[in-house]
Amino acid sequence: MTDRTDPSRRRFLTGALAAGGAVAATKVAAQAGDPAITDISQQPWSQYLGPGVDAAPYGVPSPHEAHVVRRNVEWLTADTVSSINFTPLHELDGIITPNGLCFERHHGGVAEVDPGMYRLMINGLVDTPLVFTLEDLMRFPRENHAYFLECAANTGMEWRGAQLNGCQFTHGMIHNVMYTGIPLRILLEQAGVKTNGKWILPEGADAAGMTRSIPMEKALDDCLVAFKMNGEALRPEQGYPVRLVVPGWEGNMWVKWLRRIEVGDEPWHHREETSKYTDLLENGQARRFTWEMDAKSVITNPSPQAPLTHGPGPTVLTGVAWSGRGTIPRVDVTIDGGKNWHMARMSGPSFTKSMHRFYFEFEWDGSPLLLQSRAHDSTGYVQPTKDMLREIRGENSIYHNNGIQTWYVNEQGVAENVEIS
Ligand SMILES: Nc1nc2c(c(=O)[nH]1)N[C@H]1C(S)=C(S)[C@@H](COP(=O)(O)O)O[C@H]1N2
Ligand SMILES: [Mo]
Repeated sequence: MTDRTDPSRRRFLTGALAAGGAVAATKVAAQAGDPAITDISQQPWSQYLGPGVDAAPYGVPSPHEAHVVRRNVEWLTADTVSSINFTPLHELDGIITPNGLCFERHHGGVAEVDPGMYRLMINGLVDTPLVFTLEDLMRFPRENHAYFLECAANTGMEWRGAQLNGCQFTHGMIHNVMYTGIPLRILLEQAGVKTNGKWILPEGADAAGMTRSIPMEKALDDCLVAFKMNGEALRPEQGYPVRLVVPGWEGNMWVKWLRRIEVGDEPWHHREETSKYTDLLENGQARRFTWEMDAKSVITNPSPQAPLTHGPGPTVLTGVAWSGRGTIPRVDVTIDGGKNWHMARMSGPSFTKSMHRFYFEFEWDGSPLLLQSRAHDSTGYVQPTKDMLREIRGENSIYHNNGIQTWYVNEQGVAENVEIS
């Protein structure tokens, strides 16, 4: 799907909008005489026997949900092999991303690995180089953790102003999955890391053969060699049969189709950590090794792809927040462009380095809204504005844009990506 938003549509709104005042709570209920209540002839599903249990050995969503799909931005993905698509955040709730909706980022397309031929090698500065089959891996202790994976380029098109019209496109290079995997520490201990082994180089089995340097402290801390996502085998798109999980750190380091881990004494400075995934600053210097993903949040509903379709009255605002440094104890939201901030209601499990869900219920008075959310993480860090980021990093960056997002909602409920200054 194309969603190239003409830059002339970018809007910079100044000044304040009337805030939604306190209105007597409206009742929300269907109207008497509604044929969906009274006319059984319009409800065929209660008049014949439906398909039995054999109809879908592997279940799929209702055909009425066919619009809930990953989408790409055509002008961002010149070809389909080195490609990106985006998670439909505005269609989801809770904190877990369903497997079929996890965004994908491939540098060499999806590798279709035969699990029988799968091998994981650990070599380099170790006492005993080892090679594991999948069956071997199943005999090590495993753990379960929900973690978000965010591509460092998520929101990267927004550095110079409001660009893409929808949170799927501005913020959808993220997914949040419950992984089952073996602590990498356990496998490294089996091989015996030599005292000068200070870095690891995970390598993918895809045509891109992706590699990244990761410091040993992180490898021994919370990295997982994962083989299950949300309870079932990893999807081919997500690295079947085995991927590296690097909690809280940029998605590029989460090597998929993991086939080898080399132990070394210094970083390798390969392509993905030099020409890519460094942040060019105003003065021409680049930030190196920006691994952690800073606290960030976005309102998913309402948003450009999910306008308000009801009139004034009770309105539910919701969104997601996450931090690569811990949990999200608090999210603030504003409906009037920052004149008044309210503490959102957090709901759902609060796991470290995992997505959090927030809600804010209010009475919409039908006047235009300027919606923003601002995450606080468990270290005390507060999500900055985009202008605060630009002051420090200039506008040449692509990666690590965790600035506050604004949606403008007009009287008709139509929402648009804007910036306010
Ligand atoms: N082997 C391999 N691993 C890879 C990639 C790749 O192209 N090949 N892409 C990386 C990038 S840039 C990101 S953002 C994440 C995306 O993970 P996903 O496809 O599960 O969303 O995988 C990372 N791991
Ligand atoms: Mo990425």
